[in-house]
Amino acid sequence: MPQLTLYRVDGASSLAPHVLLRDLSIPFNVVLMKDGEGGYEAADGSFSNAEYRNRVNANGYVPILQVDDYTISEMPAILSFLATLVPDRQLGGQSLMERIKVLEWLAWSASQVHGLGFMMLLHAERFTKDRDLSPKINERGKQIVEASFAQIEKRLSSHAHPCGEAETVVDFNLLLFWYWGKDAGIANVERYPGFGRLIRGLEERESVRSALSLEGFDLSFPSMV
Ligand SMILES: N[C@@H](CCC(=O)N[C@@H](CS)C(=O)NCC(=O)O)C(=O)O
Repeated sequence: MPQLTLYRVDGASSLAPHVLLRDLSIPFNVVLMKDGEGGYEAADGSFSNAEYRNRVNANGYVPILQVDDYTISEMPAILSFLATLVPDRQLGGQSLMERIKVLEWLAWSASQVHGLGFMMLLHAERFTKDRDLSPKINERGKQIVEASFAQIEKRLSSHAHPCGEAETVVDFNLLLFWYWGKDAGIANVERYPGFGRLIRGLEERESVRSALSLEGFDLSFPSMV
């Protein structure tokens, strides 16, 4: 097993690989980061945002997965790599068409749901420097997230998992959207019962609950515990 280090921020998109690493029972180190001047920096003060951009990720983003001497950025790449570490779980898809379906969902999750919907809803400053325009951008982001949740719900009303009947890494990407959506008042079980069922199944696992608790997310199904 290679030496793995996850650069993460509590509550950020690094939740997805964080949960997955725990669920796969893979040993990993964490470099915890926090919001600082100019962007994310080491939570223990050991490096600034400028140093992080210079040394680790030019975009300044998390998640980053360090694999021995390699640095992997971007959610689809990180989740796809993690799937290869425990081949028995087949989280990257089994057949060729399942693997393509995983790729399709990871690409859509990164571009439409995360990059457009949630970023417009939560980080209008990525789209404009004009603060007066922020509320309009936030509102459009909310609509995109709701439309995305409707698409996820439609899929999960006829399939156990987003990519078919088996769990894949996409489930862990959707988990992130559920908790962000919950905090934004969008995700709820009455409106999205199929999506809620997927999350309920994940929350049954100690790996998932421990990562959520560490990152400060409330469970959606606390009565199960
Ligand atoms: N395309 C990237 C997006 C990652 C991203 O937007 N990360 C946010 C946290 S959720 C971030 O690091 N923001 C810091 C910043 O914008 O400076 C991916 O798929 O990993």
